[in-house]
Amino acid sequence: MTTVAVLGGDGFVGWPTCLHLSSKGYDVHILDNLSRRWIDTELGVQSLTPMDSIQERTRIWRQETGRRIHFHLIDLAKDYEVLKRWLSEHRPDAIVHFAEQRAAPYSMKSDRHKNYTVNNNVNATHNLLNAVVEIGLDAHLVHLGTMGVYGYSTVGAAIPEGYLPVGIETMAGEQVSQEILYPANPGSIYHMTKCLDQLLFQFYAKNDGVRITDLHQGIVWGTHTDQTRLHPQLVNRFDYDGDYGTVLNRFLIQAAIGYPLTVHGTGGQTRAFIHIQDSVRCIELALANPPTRGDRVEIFNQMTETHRVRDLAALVARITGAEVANLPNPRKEVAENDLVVRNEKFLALGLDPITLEEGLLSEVVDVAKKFAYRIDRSRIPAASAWTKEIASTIDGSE
Ligand code: USQ
Repeated sequence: MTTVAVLGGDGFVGWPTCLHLSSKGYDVHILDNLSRRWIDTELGVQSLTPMDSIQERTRIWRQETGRRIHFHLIDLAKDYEVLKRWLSEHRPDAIVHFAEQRAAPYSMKSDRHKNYTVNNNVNATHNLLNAVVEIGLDAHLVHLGTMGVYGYSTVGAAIPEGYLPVGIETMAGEQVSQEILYPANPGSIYHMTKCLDQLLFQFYAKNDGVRITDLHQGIVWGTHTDQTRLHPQLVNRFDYDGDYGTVLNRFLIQAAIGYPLTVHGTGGQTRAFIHIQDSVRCIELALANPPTRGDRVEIFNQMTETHRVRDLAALVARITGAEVANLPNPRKEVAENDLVVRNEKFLALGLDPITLEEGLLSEVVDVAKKFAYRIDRSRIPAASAWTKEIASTIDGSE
C-alpha cells in the first residue's frame, strides 16, 4: 500500500483529495494544524456547509467505506522537529503539500496578516524540504501552487507549463536558446509566497535531487466530489466571505440568496478555472507520474478553462435571475486582461475536463439555498484593500 502524507488535508481542496486518494487505495495520513478553522474564528465567519471536526470526518469515512484516514495535529511552519520525527517514523512514499494560507485578500488585510502569510507559507515549505533531505527520504513531493505565479500581463501569448524558452545572443553573436522558469509576477502577498516556494523547489531539486511536482492551479469552483457526496458529514467546506470565498462560488451563493453579484470594477479580469472534482483527479495523476531523481521540477498548469469575471456574472445572472453590481475594486490588478494557458500535460495523462455547465452551477446554487440560513450577509463584501490609497478610496465611496 502506498503511503501518502497530505499536509493541509483538512482544507477546501485537501479534504476531498484525502477522500479521493483513500478511495483509490492510498494509505492517507493528514498532517494539519487546523489553522483554517482558527482563521474562521478570527474572522467571525463559518463555512456555508456545516463541517464536523476532522476526527469525526475520518470516523464517518471509515464507517462508510471501511477505509482509514489518519490525522496528526502538526504545525509544519512552527514544529520543525516534530515534522522531521513524524516523517522519519512514517517514511511516506509521497507527500502532497497544501499546508499554506491560501487567500489573497486575507494576506493583504494588514501588516500582521502579511507577516503571518509569509512566515507560515515559506517556513512550511522550507521546513518540509529541509526535513526530507535531512532524513534521506526519497518521497515524491507534490505541491499545490497557483496560476497566479505567472501574473496577468496583457501580452496575450499562451502561458507555458512552468518553463519559458528564451533566445539569447552569446558574446560571439551566436543565437542560443534556453528554458528558464517563467518570470514570477505575483499579484498579492499570498501569490508572492508561492513564487518564493518555486525558488525553494528549484534549489532542492538541483542540490539534493528531491523529486518535486508543482501544480499551478487556477480558481477552484464547485463543492462536491464523488466521495463528499457519500454522507452529509463528509461534506466539503464552502467559503463565501470576502476573504476566502473565490469568485465563481461567491457569485453562485450570492445568486442563491438574492444578493447582487459582486463584480470588482468592470469585471474584465480573465482567470483560469478548474472544478473541484478535476482538482482531486489531477493530484492523483500527478502522484502516479513522478519525476525521476535528478530531473528538474515538474510543473503542470492545473486548470481546464479561462473565463472573464463579467462573463461569469452574466452567465450566473442568466441562469438564476440575479442582479449584477459593479463595485470599486479593492485589489490592485489589471482591469482588463486576456489569458491563454497551455494545459496539454494533464490532458495527455487522461484528464477529461469538467467544464462550466448549467447542471453543476445549479448544484452549487442548490447547496447554497439549503444552507442559506448559515450565511451572514454582512460578511459578503470584500473588505481587504491592496493598498492604503485604495482603502481610502473605497472607504470614501461608502
Ligand atoms: N473577484 C470579483 N468579485 C468577487 C471576488 C473576486 O470580481 O466577489 C475578482 C477578483 O478581483 C479577481 C478575480 O475575481 O480579479 C479572482 O479572485 P478570486 O478571489 O476568485 O481568486 P484569487 O484571489 O486569485 O485566489 C484564488 C484562491 C487561491 C488560488 C488562486 C488561483 O484563493 O488560493 O491560488 O485563486 S489564481 O487566481 O489562478 O491565481
